Amino acid sequence: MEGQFFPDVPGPIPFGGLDSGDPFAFKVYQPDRLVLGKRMEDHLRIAVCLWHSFSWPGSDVFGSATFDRPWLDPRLDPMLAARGRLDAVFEFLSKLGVPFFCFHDRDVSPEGRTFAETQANLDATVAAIEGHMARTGLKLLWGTANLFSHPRYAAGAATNPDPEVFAFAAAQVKSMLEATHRLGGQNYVLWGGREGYETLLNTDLAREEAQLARFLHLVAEHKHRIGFKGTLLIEPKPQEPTKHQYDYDVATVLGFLQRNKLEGEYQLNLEVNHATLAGHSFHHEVALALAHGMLGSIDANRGDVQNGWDTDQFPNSVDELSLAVYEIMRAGGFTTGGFNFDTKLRRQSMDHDDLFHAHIGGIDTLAQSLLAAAGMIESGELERLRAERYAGWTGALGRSILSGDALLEVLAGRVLAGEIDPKPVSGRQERLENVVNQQIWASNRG
Ligand code: XLS
Ligand code: NI
Ligand code: NI
Repeated sequence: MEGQFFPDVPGPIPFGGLDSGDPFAFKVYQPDRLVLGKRMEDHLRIAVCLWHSFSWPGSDVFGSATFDRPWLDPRLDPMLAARGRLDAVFEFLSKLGVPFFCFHDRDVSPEGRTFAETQANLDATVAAIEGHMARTGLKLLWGTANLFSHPRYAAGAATNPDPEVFAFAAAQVKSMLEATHRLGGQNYVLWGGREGYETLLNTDLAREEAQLARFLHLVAEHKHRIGFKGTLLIEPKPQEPTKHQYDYDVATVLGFLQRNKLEGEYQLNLEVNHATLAGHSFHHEVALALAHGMLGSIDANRGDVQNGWDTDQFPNSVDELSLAVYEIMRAGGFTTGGFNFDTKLRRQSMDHDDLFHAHIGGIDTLAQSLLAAAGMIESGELERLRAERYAGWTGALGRSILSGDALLEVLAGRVLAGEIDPKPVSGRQERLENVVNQQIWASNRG
């Protein structure tokens, strides 16, 4: 693990434009380009994830590692390997030229024989990460704890039938929340790894919900205790690895947070492929979270329409992403969140450079989606037609209904008197879809 891991890429990846034949150049993404008065980099706040991209060897349930990731060799001293991985990670991030990264505790630092040893490993690794961050200027978008890989978590972490597992998970989250705080992380994510069930025959649903709520209260309490100013984020997913995950989708998590008086403490980290696994469009999940002021951050990726699992492919469809980016922009953009590439290479993409091609394509897709969304906002057509559709609610009748002044009796009286006689109007869906396509196509003009 001496020297560079990506020697063929000088970096930082330059902007080449749409006519560029250079595979190592962005076709659309220009960090400093102003879009609606703000730099592209500041709109998109792009992050690379360390798990799929640096801690997964390309194995799947049918086959072993296909990627060359020397730091994953089990014969190496684990802390030496961890340092080698960080060198490759920060070489990659600097050459790619994005501002952020995200990681789980176990992506960067090995578990020891005791928890004390695990903690010491993490402390040493965090110190090394601090050095890399100071040297490169890279920032942590979010940290998280891996509460799903170790066999102790086979039946869940917070929702485990054994309170000792709950306590162990609590220790791990405390440690990783503090590490995230120390590194200036802007968010802390809780994805419900194995918080769910395999069979209802051995599961007490009410008890497990109470446990999960208690866990999340403890995390919020500790966040305030240590003065962490970042946002706590829950990441919904409907299934995989368990048959049914409790944080199923946005609507489910909102209900859970409200029932358990947690809604002021948590926002949501939405992943494209999790939305589609839940039977929603990503646009739906983003719009619903924004409607309730709950959108925190995004895990950008895509699924495969023919597959019912989390394929975590790199996003490549502007049609799919631009509507979600439009919703985020019209709500004012990210605050602490950003677009994290929670994405895996295909198993045959085994060249070191494939990691660059994948991220370059995903970043350009986001940048083009941003341009399309900016066009939709600038034209104002979608907002105008939406406002027109609801205009009646700003008139006298609409206001009297919403204020509670108009009782059923009053409304019925006016209908009976023939004063109120509504006429159906067009929803104009196809016209709206044309507006969207026009802006997507126009955004190609640059
Ligand atoms: C898995 C999740 C995971 C979280 C972080 O499906 O997307 O990668 O983002 O624990
Ligand atoms: Ni994710
Ligand atoms: Ni996922």
